[in-house]
Amino acid sequence: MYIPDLLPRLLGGDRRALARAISLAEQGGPASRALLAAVYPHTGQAHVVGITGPPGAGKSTLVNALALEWRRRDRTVGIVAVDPTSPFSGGAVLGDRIRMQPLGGDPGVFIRSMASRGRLGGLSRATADAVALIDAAGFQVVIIETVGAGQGEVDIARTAQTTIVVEVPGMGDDVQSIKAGVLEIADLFVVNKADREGADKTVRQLRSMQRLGAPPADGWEPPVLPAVATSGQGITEIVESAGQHAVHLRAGGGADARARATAEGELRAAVQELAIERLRGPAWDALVAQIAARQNNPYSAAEELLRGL
Ligand SMILES: Nc1nc2c(ncn2[C@@H]2O[C@H](COP(=O)(O)OP(=O)(O)OP(=O)(O)O)[C@@H](O)[C@H]2O)c(=O)[nH]1
Ligand SMILES: [Mg+2]
Repeated sequence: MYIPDLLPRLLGGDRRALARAISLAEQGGPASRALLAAVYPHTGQAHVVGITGPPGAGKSTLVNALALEWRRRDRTVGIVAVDPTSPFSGGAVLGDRIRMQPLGGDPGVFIRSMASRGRLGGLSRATADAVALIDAAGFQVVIIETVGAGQGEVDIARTAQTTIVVEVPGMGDDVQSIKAGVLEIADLFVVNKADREGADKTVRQLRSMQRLGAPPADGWEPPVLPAVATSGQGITEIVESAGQHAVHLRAGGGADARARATAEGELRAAVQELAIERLRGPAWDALVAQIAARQNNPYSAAEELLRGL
């Protein structure tokens, strides 16, 4: 599909065009950039919700349940699963497991798993592009699932408007086991697997950690919500709370601050990608060899390359 054909179909919500566009974006390069540039004015409509948390916390189960709840409210939903082991491709399997109707087959749901390897700029860049394309295709809520394992979740939080951090009971007595960075990015905490012992305690611990921290600068106190993703318990509360957060962002000008942070991240990534693409070549290779042999250093080499731009 040639880009001029792809664009109107994508904007019209054609799922095949959307899938194709995301693949194109994953490859990067000039064609990908032309597409994303054309699509950009049509983005910014969706409510982008990030879900992060430790492996096995029930993120995928939760995403499935949340998507079903948003569908019940007549919202169309796009899902980007950044974890390649996510069981989304087989909607039926997941549906059986949680005894709910599967998402697969619903035209109001679009699901995409992101490959972990790929283009320059990495997974967070590719994820942001996929979110933009799904947004432009008219999906009203876009959910990003990512395993909380370092820098990735912080990058994703920059793409998301509302970040949900999932924890599970049994964090132990050591409140330090919750990573500090994760606390800062959360707009909502979900204590999933609340059917397990210790859920109340985990909820209390999270709330007391919040009280220890500085009061939220933007006036939004992240709620701590218990849930059982497998049974659907607590799901309506999460959907409502996420909706309230979106309203809060819009009302308080918080959306502007976030939009700026997201825009800056996007610009940085684009500058990096373009600069490296232009600078690669024989001179680049020669400098790489010099640095490897300790005859040069990355800083002087970078200065030299940029002077040549
Ligand atoms: N008891 C209980 N089990 C749950 C709950 N939610 C999810 N599970 C189970 O926990 C396991 C992991 O669920 P997933 O949804 O795959 O978790 P995940 O966080 O997406 O896992 P990764 O993507 O591999 O990090 C599955 O066996 C689920 O059925 C819950 O609320 N209670
Ligand atoms: Mg998962």
